[in-house]
Order: sequence, then C-alpha cells, then structure tokens
Amino acid sequence: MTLIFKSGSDPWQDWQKSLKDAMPDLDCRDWDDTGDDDAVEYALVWKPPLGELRRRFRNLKVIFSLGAGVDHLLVDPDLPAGVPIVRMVEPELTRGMTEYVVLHVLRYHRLIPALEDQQKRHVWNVLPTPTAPKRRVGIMGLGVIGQDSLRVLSALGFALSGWSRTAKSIPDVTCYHGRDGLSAFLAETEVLVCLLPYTAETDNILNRDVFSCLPQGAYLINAGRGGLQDEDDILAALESGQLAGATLDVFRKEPLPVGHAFWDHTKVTITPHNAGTAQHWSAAKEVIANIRRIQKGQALLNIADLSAGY
Ligand code: NDP
Ligand code: OXD
Repeated sequence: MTLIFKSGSDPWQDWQKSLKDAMPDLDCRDWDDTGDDDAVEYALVWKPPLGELRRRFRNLKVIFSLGAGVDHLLVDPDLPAGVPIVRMVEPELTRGMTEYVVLHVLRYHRLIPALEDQQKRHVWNVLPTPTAPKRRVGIMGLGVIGQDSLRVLSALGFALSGWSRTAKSIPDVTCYHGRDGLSAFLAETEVLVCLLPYTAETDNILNRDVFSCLPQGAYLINAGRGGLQDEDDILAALESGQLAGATLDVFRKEPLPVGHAFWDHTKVTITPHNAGTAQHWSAAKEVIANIRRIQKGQALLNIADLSAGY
C-alpha cells in the first residue's frame, strides 16, 4: 500500500513524516523516487504532469488534491477513469484563508491604503471611519472557506451577504444564489471577496459587468483562482474609479509576469498565491482518516463533484 506525493513547493520530508506518524504502515514515496508504481494506491498531488497519473499508476484508488481546488487536476484530459478525486479540506488551510480574508477586509474597511498614502505625503488628516456594522462585505463562494470567513467577519460585526450556486441559509448572512441572484448580491457589496472555484461556469466571472453592479468605489479581494478574473477589466475599473482597490492572490498566469501592469499599480495589492496552504501536520491526518475510511468500506469525505467541476 503506497502513497505517491507531488507538491509544487512543500518539502517532501515534512509530509512523509506527518503521513507516517498518522499511519506507520503506509509506504510513502516522492513522485521522482523510483519504486514499484503498481503498488501505488493513493496519490497526494498538486499539478501532476498531464497524463502521468493514468500512465504510471494502474492500481490507483484515490487521488487526493493537495489544494482545496481541483482545477489543477481536471485540466488533465487523460485522468484515470473512475478514480475519485478528494479535495483538500483541512482546518489549517481553512484558517489561513480566513486570516487572509479578514486581514484584507479590515485593511480596506479601515482605509489603510489611503492612510499609507497620506503618511508618504506627511499629511495628518482624519478620514471618517465607520465601524463594521456599517460596512457591507459580500462573499462569492459559500463553501468551506467562504463560510469560515463569514463566521469570523460576523463576529467582528460586518454587514454580510453571500452568493453561491445553490441556495443557502446562513445565520446573519443575506444569501443569494445563481445567476439570477448575482446583481442583487453585488448591489449591496462594498467589499467583494471571491472564494469561488475555477470551473467552466465561473471562468472570467470577475468582469466589467460584475464590477458595474457594485457600488462605485467598491473593493475587490480575489483569493479563488486567477481564471475567475478578467485582468484588463480590473485595470479599467480601477482607472474609472468603479473599483477603489484590488487585492489579488491569484492570477491568470502564475507567477505574475514581470512586466504585468498590476505590479506597479498603486491600487493593487499582490500576494503570490499564498493566501492559504495545507499544513502537513494537520492535513496529513485528514488524508489518513480518509484512507482509513476506505479500508473500513466507508464512503470517502470531500469528494469533488466532477460534473459540477469542483
Ligand atoms: P467549496 O467547494 O467548499 O465551495 C465552493 C463554493 O463556490 C460553494 O459555495 C459553491 O456553491 C460555490 N460555487 C461554485 N460554482 C459556482 C457558480 N457557478 N456560481 C456560484 N457559486 C458557485 O470550496 P472551498 O471553499 O474549499 O474553496 C474554494 C476555492 O478557494 C477553491 O476551489 C480554490 O480555487 C480557492 N482556494 C485558494 C487558495 C489560495 O491560496 N488562494 C487556497 C485554498 C482554496 P454551492 O455551495 O452551491 O456548491
Ligand atoms: C488550493 C490552493 O486550492 O492552494 O488549496 O490554491
């Protein structure tokens, strides 16, 4: 019983230790190590080379995504048929994402970019600052991460709304769903936080039409995926003042190309796709718990719905 591991950046030794701590008899192997590929039953991977899972591992039982999003796997037209894909759902990844959302919502709410600009110009000027109940924050994507972010924003007292594909009911959150609910959701959103997965339906969803439904001078925070955003439309909305600022963790092309207009834009804050990351010491326990479920003949948790694309 072997698990094969492939990460973009995480040190393999850390994951190996955490996986072995949780299941000592599991044989764990890094993607590039040689060994018996027929013994591999589990793959824990981020962006594996196209076609390789199917070509190399004939006895694969489950593909565990190292990320919450599975778009990096579904891009492969040659995935092993019938092998379930499990999303990464683990408390520390969720916590990291919530930290990111709350940090950047508060930064806009408390007008920090304007205050930093005043400081650069040695200007002492008190800006009117409402408290949280008077700030309307809207979250696109009411899944694991969206709902956890709402939980903390709600404790801070923000006026909250959310948008999802199917109908939801969340205490203290005005919920909208589907394309029909989108413009009403946007109309009451001063800080728009995007935590959607990238699918055929959400491709380019952050575009000029969406920005035009927001109140003038709204803020955008996108920690979902780069493919969700039309980058030219973001620049145009910043230029016109429709958007007052954008905080972007994800980009159409990553790393963000050296000459991209976002880099030096005074209204754009860039982070290098590190809003949240699965932590080996916590995530390994979730992976192993799911492997134990298979061994006991129980249903896997957090299987991606391939027909919905997330
Ligand atoms: P979930 O699958 O738990 O939630 C996804 C949410 O998006 C659901 O509420 C779903 O609606 C909604 N949604 C999906 N498609 C549509 C649509 N067409 N229209 C409206 N709503 C839609 O995912 P997570 O919360 O775990 O993660 C969300 C995303 O965050 C990931 O897919 C990934 O792209 C991104 N991410 C980014 C990270 C980073 O470091 N930047 C780290 C981790 C995740 P419904 O509830 O009806 O199903
Ligand atoms: C994820 C990511 O999807 O890291 O978890 O982007």
